[in-house]
Amino acid sequence: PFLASLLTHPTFIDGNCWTTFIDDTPELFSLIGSQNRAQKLLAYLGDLAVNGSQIKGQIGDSKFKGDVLMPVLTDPETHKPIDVTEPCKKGWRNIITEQSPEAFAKAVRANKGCLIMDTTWRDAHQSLLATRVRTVDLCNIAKETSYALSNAWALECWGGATFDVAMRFLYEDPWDRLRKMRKLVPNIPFQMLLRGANGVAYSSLPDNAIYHFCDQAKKNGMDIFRVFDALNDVEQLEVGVKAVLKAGGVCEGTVCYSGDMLNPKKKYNLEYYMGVVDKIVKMGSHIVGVKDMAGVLKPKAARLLIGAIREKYPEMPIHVHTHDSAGTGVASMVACAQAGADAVDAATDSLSGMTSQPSIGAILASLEGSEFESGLDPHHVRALDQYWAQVRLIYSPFEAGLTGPDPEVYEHEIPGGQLTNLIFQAAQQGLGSQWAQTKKAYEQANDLLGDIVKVTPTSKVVGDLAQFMVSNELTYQDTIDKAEQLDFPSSVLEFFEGLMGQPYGGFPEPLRSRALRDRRKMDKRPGLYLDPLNFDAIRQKLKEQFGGCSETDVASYAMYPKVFEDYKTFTQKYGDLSVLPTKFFLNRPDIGEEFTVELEKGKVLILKLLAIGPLSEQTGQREVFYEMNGEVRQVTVDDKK
Ligand code: 3PY
Ligand code: ZN
Repeated sequence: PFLASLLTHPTFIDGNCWTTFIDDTPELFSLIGSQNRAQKLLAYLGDLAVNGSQIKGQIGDSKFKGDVLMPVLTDPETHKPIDVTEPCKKGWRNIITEQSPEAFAKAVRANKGCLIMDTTWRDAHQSLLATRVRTVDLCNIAKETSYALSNAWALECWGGATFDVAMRFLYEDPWDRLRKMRKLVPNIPFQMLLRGANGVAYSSLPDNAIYHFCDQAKKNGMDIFRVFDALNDVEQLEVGVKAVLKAGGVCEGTVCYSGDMLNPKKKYNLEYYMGVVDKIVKMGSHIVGVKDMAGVLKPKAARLLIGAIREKYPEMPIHVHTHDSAGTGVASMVACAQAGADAVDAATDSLSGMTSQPSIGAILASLEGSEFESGLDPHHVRALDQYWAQVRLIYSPFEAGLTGPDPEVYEHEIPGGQLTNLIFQAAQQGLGSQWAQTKKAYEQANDLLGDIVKVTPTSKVVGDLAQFMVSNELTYQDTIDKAEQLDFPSSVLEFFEGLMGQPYGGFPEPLRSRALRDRRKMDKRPGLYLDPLNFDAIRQKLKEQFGGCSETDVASYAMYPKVFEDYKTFTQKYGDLSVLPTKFFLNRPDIGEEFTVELEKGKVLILKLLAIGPLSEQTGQREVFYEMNGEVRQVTVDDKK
């Protein structure tokens, strides 16, 4: 085809073919580029046709049939459809970009109602669909969202597990996602979740990795950074806070809520939480975040805690996060609004409830007519939800099969995302009764570790220890008595070493010393022991390995070296699959089913699976035939079954 294009090119036909012709005619190379990309895409589609989806965690095919119907937003005054050709320009982000993070904080304090952060693009799918929602499905609804949620506090759309999962399981560049979303939603602040000194990884990194990461995140479009530490270790938290402030971001220093503040027998009480908040305010955070990752903040405690922060810090915006695991999320968020929170988190209705955030529609209805109305139009919010109700069905292979609220969360305190994950794992292993045991073991493991604050990465430590106890049939006492002989999971050893920071009240003894044996014990924050990253060396290495690298590649590598390398190797083979509609990323098309892929603006492929050939006994391969823009194309695929 290259030769054909060359021979039929008007300049070539005219005979005006001079030596700079090739340089002056870059479209020929763009043609080769897109043919290359098309060939790589066919390699993926061929593999999918022969071997089925290889996406980790996928069970079966999507339940969704047909095409996704796009919602139409109507203007509440004129009742005419809103033109969404261009994104909306009006929103809270303008204050951040035109003025400053401080001006944003001031403006939200001056705002009378309680604002909503929509978590659909991050935590909702992290908590319900194994974080598998892809860039294309976010971007497809982005312009409508820019209008429907123009009065929202923010869209939570990045960070947490999305960074890792994008590369590891979806073969996407998380930075590319951020840039694409930003272009389509210029008006609503973007919020991300940063795990303090762990960045978006699972244990501490050198400080300069966190600074570099925040700087890149800000430059690529992030606005508000919710910074937490999984142990509420303020020294660990401060690394993230300082990095965000240096990058010029809006900093939401966050205290993680665990246990039950109202129960005098529990470890973490109001005084403890206020102590952490005091330090967050002193660090210079613009906002105080309260993060109830398991959904255990009951309405009465919510009122007390938020009321106390509001009274002590009248100028500080307060933003509350929860999960609806026990079914009390709406009641708790309404209590927070009444007690003085400036913003609360909610998810689109069809991706809300249970381990996700409470329903946005339910919160809006609960605040309706009160002084705490959020400024969002419920009709617009429902219109967006029509889209998400369909998209959830596309991701049905990642459903954990949750059936209702789990008030036992008040006992086991498993964070929302992890709860779904553990149920999913138990279901995959067919361990019906073991699930009940795992929940109990989780409670015991938490006690063994000293009743720690549980959220990524410490929740993983508790979960790993719980599964270890179940599979080795260890009781609470056995675990302590036999600790010197036991081969504990690596996350547990890392926690005991101090690689995740210092737990409030110290490490449990004698378990820690027995488990660690002769491994190191850090009694200060890990960043003080870790050598800074050599960014020049990373740039050099990636250039040599992959023929070039961007600064965001460097940041990805700094967070997840192996995951990044695997992702790059995969995309060198199959190209950028983020352009492929999710239905055809996860499921093989029917024979004769036509679909389109926009490789880049204006370069559309029309594809149709024609046939899958017989298995060759000699090679163990099959030929797959696709029609691509009217031409028959063939790919040879290893049959892995
Ligand atoms: C994460 O760290 O990914 C979380 O969502 C914690 O709640
Ligand atoms: Zn959460």
